[in-house]
Amino acid sequence: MRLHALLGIPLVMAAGAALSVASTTEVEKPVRVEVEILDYQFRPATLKVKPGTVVRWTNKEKRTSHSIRFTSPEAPESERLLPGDTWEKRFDKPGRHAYTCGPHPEMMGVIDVAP
Ligand SMILES: [Cu+2]
Repeated sequence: MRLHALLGIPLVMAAGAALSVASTTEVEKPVRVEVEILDYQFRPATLKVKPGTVVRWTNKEKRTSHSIRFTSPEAPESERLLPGDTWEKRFDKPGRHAYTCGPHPEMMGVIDVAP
């Protein structure tokens, strides 16, 4: 009896581990998509993503700082990104989200959110 009980423990633990692995794979993690900022350009300039995607901008310049400024009033401008800095924004609403860079309005990008 005692041996049986002892043997039962690892089995339960193994079952629990298998369950937790299965549940982690089922949880919908936000997809992250990268946009690089280099040579005064957003790369890629146009990005198509599904709702719920997190977009991360990384400033890859050597000395120039940039920002991400959306043209829609409900999305404010990011803080200024120094070289190496990153900034993230999650997109839940489908639509075309156009943006520029605060100090360099000639830089243009679009996040196209569609299911
Ligand atoms: Cu800029």
